[in-house]
Amino acid sequence: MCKKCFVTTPIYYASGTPQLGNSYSTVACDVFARYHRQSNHETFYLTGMDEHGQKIEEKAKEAGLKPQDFVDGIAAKAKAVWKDLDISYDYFIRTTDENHVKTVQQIFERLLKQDDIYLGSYSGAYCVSCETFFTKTQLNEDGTCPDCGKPTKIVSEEAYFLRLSKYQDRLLKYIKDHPDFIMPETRKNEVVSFIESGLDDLCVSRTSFKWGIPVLSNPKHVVYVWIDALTNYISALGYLQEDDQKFKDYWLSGVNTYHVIGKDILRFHAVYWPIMLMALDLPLNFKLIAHGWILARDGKMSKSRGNAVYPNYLYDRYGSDSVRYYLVKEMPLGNDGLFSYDRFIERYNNDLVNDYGNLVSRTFSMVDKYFNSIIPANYKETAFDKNLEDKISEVIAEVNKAFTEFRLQDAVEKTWELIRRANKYIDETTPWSLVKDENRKDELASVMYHLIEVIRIATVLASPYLVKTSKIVLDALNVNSNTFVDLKFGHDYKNHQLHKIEHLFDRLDVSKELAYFSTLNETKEVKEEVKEINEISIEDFSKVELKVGVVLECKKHENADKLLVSKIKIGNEVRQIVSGIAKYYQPEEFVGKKVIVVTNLKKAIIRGVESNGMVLCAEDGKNLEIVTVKDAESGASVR
Ligand code: ME8
Repeated sequence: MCKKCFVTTPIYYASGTPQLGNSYSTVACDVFARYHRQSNHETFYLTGMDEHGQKIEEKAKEAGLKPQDFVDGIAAKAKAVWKDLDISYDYFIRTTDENHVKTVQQIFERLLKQDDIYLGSYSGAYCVSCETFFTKTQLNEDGTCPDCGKPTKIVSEEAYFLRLSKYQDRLLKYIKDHPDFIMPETRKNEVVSFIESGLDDLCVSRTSFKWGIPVLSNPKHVVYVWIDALTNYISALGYLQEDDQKFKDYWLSGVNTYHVIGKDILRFHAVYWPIMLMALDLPLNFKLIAHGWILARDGKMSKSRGNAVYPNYLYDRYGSDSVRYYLVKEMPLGNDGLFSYDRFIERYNNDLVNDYGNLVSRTFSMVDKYFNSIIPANYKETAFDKNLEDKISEVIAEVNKAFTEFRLQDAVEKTWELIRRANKYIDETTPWSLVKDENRKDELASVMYHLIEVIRIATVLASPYLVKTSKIVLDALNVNSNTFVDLKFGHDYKNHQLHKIEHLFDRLDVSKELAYFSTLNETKEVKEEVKEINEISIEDFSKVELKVGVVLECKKHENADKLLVSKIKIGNEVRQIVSGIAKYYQPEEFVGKKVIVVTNLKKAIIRGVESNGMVLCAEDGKNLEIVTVKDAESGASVR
């Protein structure tokens, strides 16, 4: 039977390009959406961008852009990343879309009219970075933000409030009556105790900045960014708009709705959002799936912590499937997952090259060699076949269950159990000896048939995350279906011809790849940011002051392996400049070079050392070379 599903990922915050950590929600949700589609469920996958708020207003200002131009640039960039990661969303909502803005404004007015929102005044500790007010007890001991650790500031302003307290008991009852409303269980318990500790009314408007959706009846207020953002789940479906068919089809008709979110935004989705829906008299027909964080070695991966890895570092070099694979494989539901470069290489070599890639290439070459690439239809079972067939049925059932319950890691692990079992089956049946015995040709045929079946089935099971690879393999198998419906052992190949398979995954040389990763230092991250500003005019370029300088002294930075600290003479002036080039130049090699310096760059403190300017270098991803001149004098202008 065809079920309908509505799956959503949090709309990405438009403050910069997506990093690997916040790509997780989108990739995981994509895997989930693809699984449902391939199970013949009519699926609508929503993602988008959350574009308002003080932080974005400030970022745009820093970049010298109007907020709308700033977010337009980020939206283009985010869409490009999602495309590269094979994200199959059905709709991309932006909170600056006119329809969304109107829906938010109407909701606000309606809640105001029915007195669920009221005007009051607010004074409290506010974190600009997280766009959140915190109570005294929530703050860290030193008054900093409990989420990002940055300083908070006391903000006092006239503000509107949403009456959370009015709905507190109803929400608690709802959560208790619907045990699978919040997954996993541990997150549900957190929410219950948060609600039981008493809900204060929520401040839902701001007057201290402008970049938000104005309250229609009092436009000096803009709507709190979370009220604005949460509304996307229904504004994208047309709620309170002329064409609200999707809203009827995907919200009112009670289809399976899943909001996939990270644990850091649980409170917003498990408390504020249901209360908004209750106040609007709309059904709460969704399930919340809260996943953990991708951690770097030094904690949660995030841009503000400076430990972000960008997905393109990986997919540009290893393809999108390997990134998708790593993310689902490394994140257990209910826990955090770790990202490190060496672990990434290990997974790539062990799981994709050794286990899966080898199984496919060995099998294709044996079917080619022994049967001219025709999958044998008639065979005689070997002593090992029944056990393998049982394993196939078990794995299909368990993978389906795991996907349905959003245990994506378990879905991967079960599939790999089958793949490894099939590699073992080759060792058990020893096709290379069967081929030597004319009387055992039928058994050899059976081995080939079984291996091809494992490859077909494991490839379908992995296809929600190995999107490109599965297509290559299923095409080469000459099978054009990746459906989960009725997936079982026993496909009728009818003397079916295999196509030539292209090589799937090349073994990675660990030290070479680690060397590549070590070039992805601060310099590359800055480059990423700069990429977001597309074209500049000649006037913009002429603002950059470039001069020739001679390096007088140079030493290693005391607290950072990648940095050199130099004294550079530019005309009559000597400046201290920190550069991320220690991997390529010894301090003594750098001394005496005539380099090009950006001289009107704002001073910066880099790992505790002042840097006054920047030295230009050329970088191609592997090598880095300082740009030098031969004859020009120190202090000469560069144009
Ligand atoms: O939260 N590991 O947007 P966002 C795993 N705009 N997940 C992570 C992560 C990490 N290191 N870092 C972030 C927002 N995430 C809001 C959503 S929805 C109405 C509004 C997850 O770009 C985070 O938990 O900061 C969230 O699910 C998603 O990335 C987007 O985060």
